[in-house]
Amino acid sequence: MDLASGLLLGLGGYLLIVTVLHFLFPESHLDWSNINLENIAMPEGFVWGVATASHQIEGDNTNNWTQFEQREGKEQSGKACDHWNLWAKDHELLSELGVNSYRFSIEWSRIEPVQGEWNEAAIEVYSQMIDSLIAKGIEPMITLHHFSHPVWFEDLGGFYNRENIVHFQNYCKKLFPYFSSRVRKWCTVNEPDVFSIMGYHMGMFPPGQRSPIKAIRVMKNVMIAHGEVYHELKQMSPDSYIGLAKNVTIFDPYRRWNLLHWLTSFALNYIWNGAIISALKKGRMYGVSVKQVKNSADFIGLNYYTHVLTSPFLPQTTEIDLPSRNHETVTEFGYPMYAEGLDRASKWLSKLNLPIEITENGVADKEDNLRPKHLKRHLWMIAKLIQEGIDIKSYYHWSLMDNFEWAEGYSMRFGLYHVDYETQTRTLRASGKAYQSIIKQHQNN
Ligand code: GCO
Repeated sequence: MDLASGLLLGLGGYLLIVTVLHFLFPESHLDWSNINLENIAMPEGFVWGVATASHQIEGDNTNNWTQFEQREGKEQSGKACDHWNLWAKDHELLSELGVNSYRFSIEWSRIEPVQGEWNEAAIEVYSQMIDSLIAKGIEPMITLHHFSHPVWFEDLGGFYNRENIVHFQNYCKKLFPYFSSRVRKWCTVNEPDVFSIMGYHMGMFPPGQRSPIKAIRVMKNVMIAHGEVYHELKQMSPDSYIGLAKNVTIFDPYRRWNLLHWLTSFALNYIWNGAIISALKKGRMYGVSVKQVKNSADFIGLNYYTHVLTSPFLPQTTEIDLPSRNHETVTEFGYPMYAEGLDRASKWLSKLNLPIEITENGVADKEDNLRPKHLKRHLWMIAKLIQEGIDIKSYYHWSLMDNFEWAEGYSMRFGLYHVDYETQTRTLRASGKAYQSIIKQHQNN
């Protein structure tokens, strides 16, 4: 064969491969202008919720985050939404919205501020919160670890050291019996992927390190922690419904004719999503055994926000705008609004054969220009998925109110309620009203 025919053959082979990939892994895209978003019909019993996390709303915490905020000179979380003092009023907002479930997290650093010393007064406050929700007909869903933990745990190396997992188990086992007769739904950990990659690879979360190898080790350890805690809590209360919240970010090749972009997307999809599914399904992750993780969930929580278009030159920080398609609207966070991805993420998670709880979905949108549409597109997608037979039980909008958005501080506003941080006034946004009326329509049916 001469050089010219060799090159031609090579090129033909290359084109064939990318064409096959293109059809095997379509990047769905809907024409939203033809879709009636006013027609959202969820089945009876669908759970309507909102979500928050302790460090983002409570204020005056002392944990790995406050330590990091001070050390790195970041925006301080400070009083946040002062929810620790204003929680009873905030529960009224939940009633005003009409939600029948609320996902929130318990701040480990309040429960065990010093290793082995339990703060009964803090446990009592959470207990009152639970009673207040139940009295309002709002079912609590509790997250045990949502990115924040005590400083002493961080100083011991946090989840980087496998021998520290037992401390997390102790905290969970201590807390659980106080609430397990009143609370059925539990998330052990929130987003093992975001937690480890942002903290140990991107350096944007505590402890601010930049090593992909460390990030993978932490993600594996967080999954082991989840597995251990799941089995222990189920033994204590077999009727509890326990899972974890998984952030599914879909990685799509930026240029669909570029094989390198495809390879990057496959690698990232595996590291971020595939490894966690494999841990839950097979008890293996990154080629090692994590046997305690196999079958360690009664449901899978899906936190869905966007897809990321990948190339080998993907930015190593989330502070610059990510690439997007021409037809996509870019949100304030810099990533596109892509409700089609919720369809793909849910179908992909359904391989686990577990009920799916949409534990988070929302958008940063100060002026609330995009949020009403964002909300409706995602709800429309859920209704469609349920009709197609995907077992989605709930939707928890992120978030009830504006709050401390981690590395982005207070600049990103995700709330159905606007928060004035000076006066701690909460104001219902148009998107909040839209959510309220969708919920109401369903209750009247
Ligand atoms: C996360 C968290 C939330 C965020 C939300 C908006 O995904 O980082 O679970 O705490 O605030 O996702 O970015």
